[in-house]
Amino acid sequence: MNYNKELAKIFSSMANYLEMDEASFRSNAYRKVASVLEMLDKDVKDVYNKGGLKSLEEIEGVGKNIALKMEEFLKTKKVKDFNRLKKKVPVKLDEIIAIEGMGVKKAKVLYEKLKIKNVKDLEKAAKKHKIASLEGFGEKTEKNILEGIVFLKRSSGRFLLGEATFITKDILRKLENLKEVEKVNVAGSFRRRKETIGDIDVLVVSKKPEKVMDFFVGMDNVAKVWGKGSTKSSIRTEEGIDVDLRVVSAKSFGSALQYFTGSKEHNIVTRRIAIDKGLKLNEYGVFRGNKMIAGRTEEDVYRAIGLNWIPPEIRENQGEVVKKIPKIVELGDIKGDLHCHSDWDGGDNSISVIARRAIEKGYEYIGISDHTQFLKIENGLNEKELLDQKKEIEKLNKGLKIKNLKLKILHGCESNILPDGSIDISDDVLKQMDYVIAGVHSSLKMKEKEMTKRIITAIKNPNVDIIAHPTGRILQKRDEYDVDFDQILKAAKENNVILEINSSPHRLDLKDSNIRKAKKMGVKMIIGTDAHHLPQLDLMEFGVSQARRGWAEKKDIINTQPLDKLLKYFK
Ligand code: DGT
Ligand code: CA
Ligand code: CA
Repeated sequence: MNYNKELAKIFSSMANYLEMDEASFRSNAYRKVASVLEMLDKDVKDVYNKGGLKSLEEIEGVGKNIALKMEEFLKTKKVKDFNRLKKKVPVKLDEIIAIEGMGVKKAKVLYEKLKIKNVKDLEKAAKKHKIASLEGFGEKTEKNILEGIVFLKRSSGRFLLGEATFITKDILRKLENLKEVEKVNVAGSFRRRKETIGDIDVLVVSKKPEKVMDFFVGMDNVAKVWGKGSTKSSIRTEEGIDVDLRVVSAKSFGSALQYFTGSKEHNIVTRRIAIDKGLKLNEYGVFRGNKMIAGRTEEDVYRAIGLNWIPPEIRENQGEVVKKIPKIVELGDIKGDLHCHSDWDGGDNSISVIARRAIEKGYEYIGISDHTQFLKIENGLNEKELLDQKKEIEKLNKGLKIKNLKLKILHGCESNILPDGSIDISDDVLKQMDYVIAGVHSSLKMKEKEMTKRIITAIKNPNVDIIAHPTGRILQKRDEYDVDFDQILKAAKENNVILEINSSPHRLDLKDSNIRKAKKMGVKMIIGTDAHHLPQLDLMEFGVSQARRGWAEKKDIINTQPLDKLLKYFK
């Protein structure tokens, strides 16, 4: 737990409740401490462990009374006075003032005049236009409240890695271009390539932190500044995602990167390993007594505590500090993409345009896998169209050969696994394709037993080579199908069927834990982009980082293999 942050949150909330409860003098004291804690360089827990209550009182704005509350929280993770206060005040203040433009004073009026206790009440009242007529509110405020509620609903959750990527890259680029900045790196869950991101953590080395912070909070996409200090500032972007920026010294950069990359669970074990060796590890460095023995680079930090450098994607306390880490797959290992849609099924690009891009990407092969006939909304191809497409691909391959271009276009399809497990294209046509992908795209709500049987029936089909997005999740929208994944793995193993790691940031299916299971069982996987437009061919990096989170090695992923070897995996 980040005690500084948690305590800051509690104290600032307490300040609001006190203000509502007419105790504004005490309220100011809490507000001040909250902002001090938000920016404090030291960990209050460490401060307390070293010097007890007395040293807490040395923190700016902290008196006896507040120090006691901090102690209570450090010991019990509770502040009883805060809970009492929350019970006493009937309004859910925290949720109401989270809305842009709402403050305690307004919340108080709304409660007194309209008995509004929470955001739900507030939304109802605004929709019925009861707010506009209140003194000090008006039409505009009412409209802003409704907009704020929409924004809050949209932004209160986590962000997809894909959504955070654009914003992160933009911020990193801007910081890199600052002359005061010596080094920039992203840390946190973004660096670990988690599928969803709570907030973006950025580290910078600079000798002029004030300049960097001025620039950071002044960027044109900043919607809100949560706090600004010389070592840490926090903002919310217009897209609604929070970004923490920390400025650290060059000699501590590696340890800060290690610490703020996390995960928290990984940090707890690395710190424990350091302690066992008589060392201390924190965001400032590795120390023996008072002597700093490492900190400049992450490699140094891990080496100092007796470990090899660990790829960020697997820093999740899943055995990475005790097991020998295999060499996990890299983007550069990928030799081709076998999940691409062309204009035959309504994608944007002709097969020849896709092939040209594949050559630019340095691929050895590219597989065209358009939807098949059952999926009418996706212009799924029927059997005749698939055979016509086969002829066109043969022609294109001849053309490539004449021009001495080293790309092979493979002919596949993304067929549908119907509810009874059969495929929507006849065996006779499937047999003539280079490979066949099959996926569930309909009747998603079947019971576990039926769904498992359905997919296993498809796995047993002698023409099916690959199962697309095997568990069907759509991040933040739809759960996985009800399916017994262990049985799917067993069937895949027995029938030499390959499971896809779908690179779409909305899917990332298989998930990391399932990738580990598949690897353990010796089930082969393939990383596909599911591209419907050319730029989506670049989504491969998401599939690869997902595979890395699942500890997959090059040998586990068949599209790292050269063409002749790849073809051997197909039935
Ligand atoms: P997120 O933002 O929820 O997607 O996940 P993270 O991992 O980026 O978490 P965040 O932003 O709260 O903190 C960044 C890193 O800082 C986290 O991965 C590990 C480190 N960290 C934060 N709080 C603590 C803590 O209380 N203890 C330890 N050991 N590390 C922490
Ligand atoms: Ca974060
Ligand atoms: Ca953070």
